[in-house]
Amino acid sequence: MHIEPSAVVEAILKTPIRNIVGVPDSTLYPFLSLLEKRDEMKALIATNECEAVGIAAGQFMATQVPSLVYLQNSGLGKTIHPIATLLHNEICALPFVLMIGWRGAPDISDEPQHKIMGKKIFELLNVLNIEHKVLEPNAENIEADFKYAYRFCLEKRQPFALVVHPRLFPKEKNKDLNAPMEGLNRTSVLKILVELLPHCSMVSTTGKISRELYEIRKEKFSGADFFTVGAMGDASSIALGIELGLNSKASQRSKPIMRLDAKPTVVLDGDGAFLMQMGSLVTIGTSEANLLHIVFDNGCHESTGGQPTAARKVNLSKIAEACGYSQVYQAEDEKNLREAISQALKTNSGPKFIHVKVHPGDIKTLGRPVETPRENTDAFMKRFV
Ligand SMILES: Cc1ncc(C[n+]2csc(CCOP(=O)(O)OP(=O)(O)O)c2C)c(N)n1
Repeated sequence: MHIEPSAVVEAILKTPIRNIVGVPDSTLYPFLSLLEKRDEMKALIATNECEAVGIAAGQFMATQVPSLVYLQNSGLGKTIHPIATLLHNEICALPFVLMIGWRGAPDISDEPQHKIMGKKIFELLNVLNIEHKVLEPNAENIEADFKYAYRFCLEKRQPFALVVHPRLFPKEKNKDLNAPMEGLNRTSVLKILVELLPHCSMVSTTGKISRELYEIRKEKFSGADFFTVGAMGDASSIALGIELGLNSKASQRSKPIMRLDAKPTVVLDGDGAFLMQMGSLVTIGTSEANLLHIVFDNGCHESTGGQPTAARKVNLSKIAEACGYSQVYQAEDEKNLREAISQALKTNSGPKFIHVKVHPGDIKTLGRPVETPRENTDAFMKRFV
């Protein structure tokens, strides 16, 4: 049994809650896409869940009304820091209603990265003293649940979590994402990169970029790719770690070798993931790492249904430049992209950045790796042994 997302919107409107902030999740997609069309509520997409909770804290102080913070359970960990050190009712007592997409729920088959959080979500909530309830597919109950959550937050000055099972809403897809469009898309860019960077290790970000890279490579499995299936936003840090690790290994040899001929480690990032952990750019930009950071900018969180990212309003290349990347390129077509890669490969002086504009859209048969994440990791690590 499902519930229409409008029932949840109406339930929220029966409470004074009007400010909504969060990070998208595919479980919540039908609700989020409806929210975009309703101007009675002020909905904001944050770059990460820690930020979303901070915004909710400020909104509560200004309005004395708890905000609604939505997120996927993979992002719950990011809220522990602000909750446990600031918002908790034993510290500043700044409440908010949490709406959590429950990926990895035990009765559904889900991707391996959701296994732990799927099982531990309630333990984590309990550790933080966050009372919670799994929403049931019944409009009247949902209305009562939101009213209860709102009142609880105000009276106890602590958060209340409403958990959304992946089957609560009917399955819905964003059909606009596959509208035919001119120019580069994820598939065409990945094929060019696989062709031009055959000997490079690649670290690809969470979601469809990793899934599609796997799909393209699976015929000739090379072990060249590390798929960052979880830890959204961490792909560039993982690549930095690889480069730093390789350099430290090289310098420990009895006769240190300079990795002058070394190929860069390549990061395949999404704009949403890039924005989620932008602080990493400073660490990378101020390092000497031979890293080629490529951002596939489709202006949205395509993997969770296409909710917009702030990349539509900010200049990612200027950010990389300001953070100290040694070379920065922008590519909007195949010619620019090929030129940018060829320039970037000419020297190995520090981190380089390519901002590629792509339009959304999937290949028709987008599967998921058949190997376990551990098997893929071990195959990738063989490159460095
Ligand atoms: C901490 C965390 N929050 C939210 C998610 C859910 N999530 C998975 S992929 C994704 C969107 C990624 O967007 P982007 O990096 O732009 O790549 P695209 O999907 O557009 O290829 C989101 C929000 C997650 N996996 N982890």
